Amino acid sequence: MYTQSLDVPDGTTPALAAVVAAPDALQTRFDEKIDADQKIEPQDWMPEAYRRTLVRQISQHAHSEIIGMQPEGNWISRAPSLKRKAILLAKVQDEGGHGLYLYSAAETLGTSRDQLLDALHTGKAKYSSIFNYPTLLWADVGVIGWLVDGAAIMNQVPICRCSYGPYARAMIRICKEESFHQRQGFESLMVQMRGTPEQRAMVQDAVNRWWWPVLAMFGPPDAASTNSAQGMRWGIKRLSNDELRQKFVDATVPQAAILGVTLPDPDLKWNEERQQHDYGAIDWDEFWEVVNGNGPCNKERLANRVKAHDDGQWVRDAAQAYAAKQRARALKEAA
Ligand code: BYC
Repeated sequence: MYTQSLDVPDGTTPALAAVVAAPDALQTRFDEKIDADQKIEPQDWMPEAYRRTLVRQISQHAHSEIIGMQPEGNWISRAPSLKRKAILLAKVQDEGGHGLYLYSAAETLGTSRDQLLDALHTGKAKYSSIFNYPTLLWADVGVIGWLVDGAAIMNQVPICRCSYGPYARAMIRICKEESFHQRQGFESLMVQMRGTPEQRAMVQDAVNRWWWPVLAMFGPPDAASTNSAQGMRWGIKRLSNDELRQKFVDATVPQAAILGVTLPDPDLKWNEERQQHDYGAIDWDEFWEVVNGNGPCNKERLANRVKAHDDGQWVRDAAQAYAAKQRARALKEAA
């Protein structure tokens, strides 16, 4: 566990000396930084609850990226052309990379990679509900790009302004890549919609199955969101779950019209007064079932992850043996 020494080293500035003399001043200084929209960095003092919340959110996000490689990875060997296979390979690799940046960001808060992975592999940590649904058709891959990555961008662009520096910086690159992911999904669906009636029916079927789980991705309604108020106070979350969901619906309806698909919600309509779309009720019982491990693919996703980790043990052993050898050589040369 990370602790911050209160000893006053030589050369301490008067401002820091004042803080050390009065530990409450640490909290005050932290609050002032948050209020002034300044970044908190790993070496800065922070309340334990802020640290825990960040480790929870960043590691959940990392786990989502890593588990999220599976539904699409399932289609790499069956992509319909070399071009689609190359795009899909790149996208799935990007997701692996996002997971790694995010684990690194979480590690700056004093939690080790082993602890983070252990929490995932033992089912203690959450990851996004959306990745517990199956990818039945090739069109599902396009719909994941268009809708799942579209929702991810909506959620993640505001996190580029998160108060915790390493998370905010990781999100800038991640969002650029997510934007490419969303575009490739939309373009793939456009091509399919210009194809045969069977292809159009396949896209519509995929949209029908993914639409509601995607809306649930943003998390429970604001009134039931346990972490939102504090997350927003700390500048970790910038917009609430419902605000993001609404923005996503408003952005997606015109895209669906361009594609020529119907969104499967009879209550979806423009509300002139609100200048936003109304939409139907989300099945929150289904959402909680999925979050609590009982979705269509939860067990399969976790079992695959644990197997991949165990199968990769020899790579970690080899990397450590190589690093030890390099260290020993450097010591010998320095002697
Ligand atoms: N799935 O108080 P709330 C991606 C949990 S990956 C599962 O509103 P918070 C991508 C929540 O954790 C997308 N659990 O929570 C990758 C909390 O439980 P705990 C992942 C969910 O943290 C590959 C409880 O419900 N993106 O982009 O304020 C391919 C109450 O919720 C979900 C991120 O992780 C869910 N959908 O807000 C394509 C972004 N929703 O932890 C795309 C960063 C809620 O108290 N994360 N829960 O036990 C966030 O922005 C926030 O953590 C959330 C939840 C909006 C997800």
